[in-house]
Amino acid sequence: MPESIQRTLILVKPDGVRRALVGEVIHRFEMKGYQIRGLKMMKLTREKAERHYAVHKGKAFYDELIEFITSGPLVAMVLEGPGAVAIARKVMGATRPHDAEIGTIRGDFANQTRQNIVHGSDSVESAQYEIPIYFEESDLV
Ligand SMILES: Nc1nc2c(ncn2[C@@H]2O[C@H](COP(=O)(O)OP(=O)(O)OP(=O)(O)O)[C@@H](O)[C@H]2O)c(=O)[nH]1
Ligand SMILES: [Mg+2]
Repeated sequence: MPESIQRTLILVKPDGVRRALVGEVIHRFEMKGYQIRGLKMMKLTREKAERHYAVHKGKAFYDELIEFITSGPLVAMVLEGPGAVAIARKVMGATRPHDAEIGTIRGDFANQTRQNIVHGSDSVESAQYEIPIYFEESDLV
């Protein structure tokens, strides 16, 4: 059965921008066959960061996460294509550096859990929640 066409939100987090990995990250998703429907560089407001990471509120790493994600410009994009949500997560690699396989973005470029270069929506529902935090419908092509 063919994979369904999905949209997912990908971020190159502030550490990825600082380390000049924007092109590398975009390249990997393009090589995997995904189309970019929206793309922008922005500095996330605290309000938007708290909205995005609301599910993690109360966890030990929450304050640090909000601090980090608002610490500098990030690049947000909406990717579209077959199985985009789960397959983009495979391209990214696991959250923890010990678990991220070499050949994935995190496996190749990250050695700590917090500064892990990239974000990707973890479900179709998360993508539908997250995309409007970053993009107006009219920003998407
Ligand atoms: N310092 C610290 N940061 C964490 C920890 N767990 C998660 N984070 C950070 O919080 C982010 C969100 O956590 P999760 O949603 O569980 O992980 P994820 O889905 O792989 O990452 P995202 O794509 O950014 O949502 C991670 O990407 C890390 O940046 C932790 O135990 N310690
Ligand atoms: Mg997550």
